[in-house]
Amino acid sequence: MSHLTSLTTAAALAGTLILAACGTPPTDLDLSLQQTSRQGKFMVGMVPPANGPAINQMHVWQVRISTAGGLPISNARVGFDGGMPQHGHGFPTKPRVTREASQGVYVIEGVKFSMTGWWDMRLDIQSGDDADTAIFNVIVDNDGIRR
Ligand SMILES: [Cu+2]
Repeated sequence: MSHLTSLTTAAALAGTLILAACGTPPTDLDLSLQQTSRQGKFMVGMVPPANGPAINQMHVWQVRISTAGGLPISNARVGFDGGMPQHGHGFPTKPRVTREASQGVYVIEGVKFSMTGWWDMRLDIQSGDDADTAIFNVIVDNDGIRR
């Protein structure tokens, strides 16, 4: 083994160890971006940016909210939270729903992933007397989210 090769091997090993220490996402994660909220009150669909997003770059998502029967819901109040479940930290920014772009379509601004790996995105939705939660799992790779 040449000197260079052994250096490369050592670097690769170190990289593997660092990745392992950060935690490998569970293999059975539901990565679906469309789901029924926990108690079945709403249908919720997340729309990621068309490209990427790149790590450490601020970007925008949209979320589509409708009744269980598929009718778009306007004027919902939508709270956002999330982070990396395996690391115990949240987003480096404070993403939030800023406006309703069109009927039942809400804009989430200020999203930024600071690391690769498993992130969750939690939406607390209130519409009239109905309140429910939807949690999405996202795996972020160096070239964007896994689709
Ligand atoms: Cu992390």
